[in-house]
Amino acid sequence: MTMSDITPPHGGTLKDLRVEPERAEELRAEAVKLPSWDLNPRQVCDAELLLNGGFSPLEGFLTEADYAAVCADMRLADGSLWPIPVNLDVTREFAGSLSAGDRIALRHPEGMVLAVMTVEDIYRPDLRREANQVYGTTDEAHPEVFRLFHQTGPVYLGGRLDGLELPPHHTFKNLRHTPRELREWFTKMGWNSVVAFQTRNPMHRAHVELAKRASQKGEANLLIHPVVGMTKPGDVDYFVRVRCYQEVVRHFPEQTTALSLLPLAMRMGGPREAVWHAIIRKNYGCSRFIVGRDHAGPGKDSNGTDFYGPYDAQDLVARFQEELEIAMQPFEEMVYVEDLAQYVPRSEVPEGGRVLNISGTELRRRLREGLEVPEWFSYPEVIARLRQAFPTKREQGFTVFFTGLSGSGKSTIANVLVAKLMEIGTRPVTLLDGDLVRKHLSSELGFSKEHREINIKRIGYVASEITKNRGVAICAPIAPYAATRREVREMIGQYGGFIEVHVATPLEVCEERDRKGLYAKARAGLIKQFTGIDDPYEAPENPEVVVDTSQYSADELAQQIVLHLERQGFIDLA
Ligand code: PPS
Repeated sequence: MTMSDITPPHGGTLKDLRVEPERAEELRAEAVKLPSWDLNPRQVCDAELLLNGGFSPLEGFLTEADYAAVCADMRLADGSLWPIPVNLDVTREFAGSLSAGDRIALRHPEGMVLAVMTVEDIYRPDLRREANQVYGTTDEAHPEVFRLFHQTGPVYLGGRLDGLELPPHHTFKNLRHTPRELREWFTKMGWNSVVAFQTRNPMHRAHVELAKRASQKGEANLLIHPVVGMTKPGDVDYFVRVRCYQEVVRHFPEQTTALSLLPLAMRMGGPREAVWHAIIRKNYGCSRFIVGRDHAGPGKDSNGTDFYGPYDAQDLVARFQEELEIAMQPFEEMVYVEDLAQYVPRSEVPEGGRVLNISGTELRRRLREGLEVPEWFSYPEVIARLRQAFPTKREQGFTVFFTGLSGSGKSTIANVLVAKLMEIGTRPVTLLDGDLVRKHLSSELGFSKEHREINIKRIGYVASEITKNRGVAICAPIAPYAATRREVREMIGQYGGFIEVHVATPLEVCEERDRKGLYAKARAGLIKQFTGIDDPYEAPENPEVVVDTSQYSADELAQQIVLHLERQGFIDLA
């Protein structure tokens, strides 16, 4: 017997796919002998909502017939409304080892088996068609389209799941609830009507006003239900957001408001996603669902145009209102009117009223530069939490990335710079010199293009970890290829400063110095693929600093870099 088909007071039938404990034990024993698929983070999120009933009425990953119907018509093959494909994508090799009817174990990255799947269908999706039908575009600026085209396995497996256990959570356990737990809690509290507020961003005063008004309007209790599974790349991480929500929830009446975290992997699918979110909230026992401006919007396409209209999501949810069994609470954007000193829906701004706004980008700038964020915009406690996540340049880590020919003087300047930064002493400093890295991290690599790229990416990865943890990394490889340097810049730039220093000593000078005697050997053909001789060096086009070793000493050049760091605000020499 499974625990499915429970019909509690709110939200209709819940398909909880977890089996009874005795059966789970039998399945665990069976799973040891089954082929095993290691779920990726996104699949773990999908599996959790399948197993706990958040994705009711689904009973597993979509079969081919369901998938085709969902993509084309937003329905399962049996006609039930379901707008977003939920697939198990796998590699060609894994799929090739299976036949329909086989059973496989689905494993969490920590090793435990979450479910046993009976494979009904093994099929190759047309990912371009999926992108077009579901997201209305094949533009890779759409994060889900990018994921489909670059990170999705080529074969989908469809089939029912027997759930053994939910994925473990090690954070904010008191804020995590299954649909069944929330439904029971609402019943216990006597909350007959609950309106859900979806968010993937920190909440500021505008969101609080909106959620309060929406719950008053719907005469409902409020569930703040933020997504903590996967959201849009670049979003504020959920650890920080949850600390902000915990601050914000204190500004709501305690007896009518709850906070619970939703482990959903969003698709940023705009209108279709809004319908999906409504179904999920119904499953979690809510009776109303707030759909605001640009719900689950992915931002702008590669031509700078919004993928979806601001109220497309509301229109689509309204179209299915009858079938949804959860009422939409449409809501306009709330804006702050200075003359009134209050928030109002945009359409209610009095004529001539001055509307104040701070965009997400502007907020990040103010946080990074340590500038004031006004109280009309957010609560000081929330801003304090965000400031921890957006350190100012003085608090951020940074990487100084030297690049230049062999013998150009990179290591000599890098060593002096390390000493000067240690003397300043505000951050720990790590030197990742070319030779050091090749000894300790890349000893098996040679100098082919492929090996050089791996070498530089390793340096980039270590430097990005150091930068993330607010230290200083000084790197000094040749790093001859522009594309690899750009990748490293992106890797590090998301966490802190990246200062590329081109040590522009001309080849003739390096060759004349030839301290290691390598140029002579390269000319003699004894060393192959030597940078500058028979392997290219692509000079940086826009480095932050260019140093000229023919005119200045290493000490003077290192000091130039120190001054650059001060001008940029990373260090304080005063
Ligand atoms: S790369 O291209 O960035 O991966 O190179 P890097 O790790 O900095 O290693 C460069 C040092 O290795 C020695 N060496 C060579 N350099 C360039 N080309 C070839 N084929 C080669 N073979 C050995 C050389 O001593 C470089 O050291 P530096 O300190 O740059 O002179």
